[in-house]
Amino acid sequence: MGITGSVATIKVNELNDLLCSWANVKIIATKSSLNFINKNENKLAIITDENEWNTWSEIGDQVLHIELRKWADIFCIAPLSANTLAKLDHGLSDNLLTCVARAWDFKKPIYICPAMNTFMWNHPITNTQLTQLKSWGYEIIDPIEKELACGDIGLGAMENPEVINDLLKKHIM
Ligand code: PCO
Repeated sequence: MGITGSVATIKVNELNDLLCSWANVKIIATKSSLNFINKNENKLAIITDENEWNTWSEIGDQVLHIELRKWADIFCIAPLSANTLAKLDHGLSDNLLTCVARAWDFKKPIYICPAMNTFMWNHPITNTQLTQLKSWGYEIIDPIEKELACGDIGLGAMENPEVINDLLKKHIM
């Protein structure tokens, strides 16, 4: 799993619990995503950029983003923020999560669950970026209409964890 700086990261414990019933789950967290997580009160196997740098000191040491991309049978970024969506579209690899995505082997499934404000979702660039990602093999789980963090009601909320879990399980099992 990957988590990013979308407020829907507050759902990570719920999604993790569902996934852990059938999968071995590791969570790659971007720096911004950590704002939505209580670090002292969770049972998540969180991996951050620091782990990448702490585990490498010289040639011959393992490279964490490559180990992770080999280890995972499936990668799901839930939620995917507007910012990380733009990074994926441009091939940026400035953190552990985007490095794993950049090194992904599309013979294995890679899912994204975009979550953002309705106006960000409706901005024409969203469709352009998602179309590009789809053409490479990304599977997109569209956001749903709901009350958003800002009080607006509209499209942009992350799909329900049960639905995401079911789709991933079906793909793998
Ligand atoms: C921020 N963006 C959002 C989009 C993501 N929101 C959601 C839901 C939550 C509550 O059910 C926050 C999980 O609305 O996925 O709110 C600016 S408005």
